[in-house]
Amino acid sequence: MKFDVLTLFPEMFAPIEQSILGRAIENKLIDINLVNIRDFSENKHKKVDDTPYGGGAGMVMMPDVVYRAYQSVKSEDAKVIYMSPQGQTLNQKKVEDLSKEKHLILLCGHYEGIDQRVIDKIVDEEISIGDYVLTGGEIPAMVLIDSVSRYVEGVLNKDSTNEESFTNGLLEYPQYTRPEVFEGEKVPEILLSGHHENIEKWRRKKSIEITKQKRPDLLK
Ligand code: 4H4
Repeated sequence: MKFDVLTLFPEMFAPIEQSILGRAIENKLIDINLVNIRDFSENKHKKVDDTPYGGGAGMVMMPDVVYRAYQSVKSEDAKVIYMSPQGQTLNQKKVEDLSKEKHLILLCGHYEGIDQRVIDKIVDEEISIGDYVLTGGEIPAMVLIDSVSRYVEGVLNKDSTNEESFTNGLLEYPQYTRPEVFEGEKVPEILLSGHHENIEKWRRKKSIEITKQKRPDLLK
């Protein structure tokens, strides 16, 4: 999977290389290329935004600068995603669908957004990480890269993703590890029984219980 990120703040993406994605990048399972939109300004002051036509507060990113940054990385099989509060909210299904793509170009907006003409010209879909407005699209882009990369073949073993929350439409069962007793609290006996069928049944029951309690909407 190739990610090209069009951003004004490439330095914000440094932490990604530290995470488990660092290993996936080393193993060439994913490739994250950061494109600084400012490098494509032809203005001597590297101008990338201007005041909105029709007046109003804030600044809007200029279409020609964004377009040149896009042209520097575009490819036949690229899907262009604009991180925007106006987009479809990212969920597990969308994450798994996107993980099957070969090349994603992520456009990170700023200020009051981006000139509509370049959005109309290059964007295939808008994706939001939630109904709130952030200062920039970089954190949403990192959320998308992290969640999608987990489903890229070979990044995580199948067992890690098969049983986690949302994969089977339920929230994940509670997890326990050593020590067996923590502050007087014992690990549920069934998990020490070694009886795998009963453990699976207990885990399924707990998943349904937790989902009913925390996210009944998932059961509809
Ligand atoms: C983009 C603000 C577009 C407003 C932005 C608009 C999110 C989010 C986000 C900085 C940028 C904001 N991106 N999920 N939530 N004019 N991005 O807040 O479309 O309203 O993804 S606009």
